[in-house]
Amino acid sequence: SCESQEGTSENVESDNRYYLNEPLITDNFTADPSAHVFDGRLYIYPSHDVESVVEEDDSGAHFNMRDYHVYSMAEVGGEVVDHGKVLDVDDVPWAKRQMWAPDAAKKDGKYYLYFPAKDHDDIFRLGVAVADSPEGPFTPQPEPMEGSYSIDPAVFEDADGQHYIYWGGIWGGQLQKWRTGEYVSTSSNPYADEPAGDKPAIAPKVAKLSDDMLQFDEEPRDVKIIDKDGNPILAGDHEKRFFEAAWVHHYNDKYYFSYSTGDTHNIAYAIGDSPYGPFTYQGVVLKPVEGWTNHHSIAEFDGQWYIFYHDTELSGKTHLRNIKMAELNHRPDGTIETIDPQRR
Ligand code: FUB
Repeated sequence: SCESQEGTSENVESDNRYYLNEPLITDNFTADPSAHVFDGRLYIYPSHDVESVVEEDDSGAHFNMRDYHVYSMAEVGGEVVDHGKVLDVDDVPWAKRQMWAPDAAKKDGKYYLYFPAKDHDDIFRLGVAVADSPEGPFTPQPEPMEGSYSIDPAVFEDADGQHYIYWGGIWGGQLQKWRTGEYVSTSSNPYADEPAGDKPAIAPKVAKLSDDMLQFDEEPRDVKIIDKDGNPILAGDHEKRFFEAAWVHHYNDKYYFSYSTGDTHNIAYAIGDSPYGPFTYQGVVLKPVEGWTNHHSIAEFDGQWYIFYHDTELSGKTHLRNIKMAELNHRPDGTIETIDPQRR
């Protein structure tokens, strides 16, 4: 047959291009990869999944992680270096358990690790730890960020050098319990405090970071995600509403807000003209992976954009994940080509 015909070879090429599809790390379980290029090298700040005696429940108690490792590589496909344990829950005075999805940022030669953990009252807060190198080790601040709550911090540096922090996650991530501005839990059912289906979905949060990178520099704002008619995505629209795993990247003068839709397992994205949004819903970046959670980051390295994500190929268990990366492409109109991680 005519394997070399134009159409066929295009398909083959795009398969190779899109799906690197190999676990990047095989001697630790890793998840929620936040990737950044610092000083010309690609660094990944993931969660470190561990087997735990805690039973699975709807609030994610089985995601019982205790520390973070940092990984890096000089080039895509090259050796992935494990820089070892860079922060342990026992070294964070305010944190009790569940070191969930982290992110990192660089400013003025210092490196900052942002992470969620449950405090001694089992309320999720956001912490910061500081290092002189992107490899860590990171020294935690003694208190969580003032006024912080919920999970999945993601830090974006705008072209003018200003950093913004995005965060939030519903259900186990507790964002729905903060709708009054205070922590209010009406039920042990993790989804009990969500709005009715015909009301706007709970919004993720954004705030400028202070000059020293350690605090919010303003009252947190809602990140508005709207449809093409300008109406908010509704709480009942589980295919599109924000669940967790916020990430922002900048491409061709537009800001891209991407996130997990949780119980429908997509990474969706929305586009805006400002780091604050509003962001208009566009579609799906990454279809469901193996395992319940879907959590990603997007970064450009050596002129190519990549998505970093995880699945459960190595363990077959939802809470023991392995990170992967694949090429990501923006179309000429700015939309993103959907990636199907289960297509082989
Ligand atoms: O890894 C623990 C939690 O699971 C993350 O914080 C969520 O985004 C989900 O991936």
